[in-house]
Amino acid sequence: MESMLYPKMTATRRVVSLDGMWKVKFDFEEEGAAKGWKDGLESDDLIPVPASFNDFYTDKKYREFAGDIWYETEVVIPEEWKDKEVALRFAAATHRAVVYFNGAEVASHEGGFVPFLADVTERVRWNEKNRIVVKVNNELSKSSLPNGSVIEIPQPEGSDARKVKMIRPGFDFFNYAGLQRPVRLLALPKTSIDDFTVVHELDGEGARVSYQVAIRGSEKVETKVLVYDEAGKQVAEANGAEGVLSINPVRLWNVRDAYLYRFVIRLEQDGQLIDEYEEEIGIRTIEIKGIDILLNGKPVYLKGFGKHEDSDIVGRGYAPGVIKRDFELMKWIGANSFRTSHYPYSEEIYQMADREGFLVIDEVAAVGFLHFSSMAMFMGAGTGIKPTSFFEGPEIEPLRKNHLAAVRELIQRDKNHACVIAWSLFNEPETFSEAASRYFREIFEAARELDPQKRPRTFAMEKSCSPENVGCHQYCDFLTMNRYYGWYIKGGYEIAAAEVEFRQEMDAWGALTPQRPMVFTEYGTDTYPSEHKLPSVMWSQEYQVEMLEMCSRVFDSYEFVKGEQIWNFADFQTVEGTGRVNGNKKGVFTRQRQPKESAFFLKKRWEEL
Ligand code: CKX
Repeated sequence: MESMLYPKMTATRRVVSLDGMWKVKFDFEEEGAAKGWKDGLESDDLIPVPASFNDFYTDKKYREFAGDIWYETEVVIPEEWKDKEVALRFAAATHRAVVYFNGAEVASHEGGFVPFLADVTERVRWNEKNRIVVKVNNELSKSSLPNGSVIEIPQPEGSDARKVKMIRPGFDFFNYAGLQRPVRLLALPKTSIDDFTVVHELDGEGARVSYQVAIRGSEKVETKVLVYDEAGKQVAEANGAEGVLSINPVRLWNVRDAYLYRFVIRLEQDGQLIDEYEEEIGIRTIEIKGIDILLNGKPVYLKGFGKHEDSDIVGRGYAPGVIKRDFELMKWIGANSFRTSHYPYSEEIYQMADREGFLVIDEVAAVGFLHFSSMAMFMGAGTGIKPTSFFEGPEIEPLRKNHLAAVRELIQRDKNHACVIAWSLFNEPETFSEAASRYFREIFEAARELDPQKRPRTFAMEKSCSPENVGCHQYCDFLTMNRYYGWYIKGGYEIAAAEVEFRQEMDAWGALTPQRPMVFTEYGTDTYPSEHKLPSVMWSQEYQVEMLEMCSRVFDSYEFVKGEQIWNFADFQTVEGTGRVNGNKKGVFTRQRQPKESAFFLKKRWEEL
């Protein structure tokens, strides 16, 4: 069972939430497998699901834990589901998991940010308690997405700690993990709708929507697709597992002016309903033409943020209250877009973006694909210091496989969302070696082939990816730039020199032919919310505004700049270190979602743009 459809109750489908307090046990001694923890955990420790496990405890050995975290819960499954397929659905288990049901392994999954199913139909004990045990592993390696490593910390003599592992992320956000998104129990008909795909085409006042329904199961069924507008009026209907729906006149989905049609898919047998599923879908087109990003044939300019799923206590855990607050703040400030830096976000965020008319650059968790021979990773990345080659060596083959799977799963999950206007296939990778170029070509081609809507593709480029370096940026349909002029490059009193260098780089990009649209997916300054200083210094709120004024001047001078997404929406947790004061402070909002001075600057600029 591989369906990625979002779990929904319909006339034929049942969904039960398994969220709540689960038993948990951290495998400090790496003994869980040998001691048969899959059959049940001896533990009194309870933990909420969904959530990251890291920030609940008061002892560092939990927050920084590297290894297997075992979760357990029980569920009674009713006998009336006997004629159904029964599955567990994990919206995400970070970064990999093995699922045991009544002691038997029923699924495993690599990659911590997309859903997977465990088919348990054959193992259900009807009307009895069924035990679910999940072994989640949070370690990073040279072949994992995101990329990183695990080191062993030597312990002083006499210490009773036998072996302490520590995670070294190859990226600048905390490696939150666990069962971070909802877990659900599903009961589906034996013959069911496995997938649904739409592709839109504008046709005068109307639209043509080509659709495909994938069916699972052996029974012969007739397929019907019905489309309803927001008032509940039926506006189109088609028969067959694939076809074209004509909606005329059509109300298009637009930026900050969303309109969603309800697509109902029905499988029938002699007039009897076998399965039913529905999705709310916005109809729109997206394409790149010359230096423009065209939504429904009209140019758009992206205003918004690079974000994180990150908040107090639950870490990267699904937090609907935080999602709501973030959208309210983005609307208040006049934003219209964001990038899901640096991994696929919770499905509910895309549903909200569809509803609110936000444009999303959807990023796969390919981050940390860059090595520096010296300096901290992010310091090097900002300054243009040449990284060492990354795409060579024995780990690349498994990495490539994981990356291709991650792109496939991301597109499979998000392909029908109107809000998703582009795929970001890497963040700040190495781009200068020949091996990089070969690797990029394959990933970019895969994305093109897998996406029915053929959305534009890009990757977020750090400074070492320059106009002179044509190793990889030629694969992009539009360019997305992470640039830190005025921060990592010539910050503070040198900001005037930063502007000069920034303009030189922009002139060089402008001289490239053919030109493509360029969107800034990162620019920013760490800003400590308590710091005010006149005249400004780096880290003060005044300086963040000064840097924004400088960047805005540059953006406004180049016609091919088609968007600005500041880094970051809110302050977020990272690993500790000399360059980070309990996290990255480049937020326009604090981690508690209150505005810094820069928020008022951006509100004014974006409302006027
Ligand atoms: N870009 C020059 C990736 C983000 C980091 C950001 C930063 C870097 C900058 C690279 O994940 O947080 O250093 O603030």
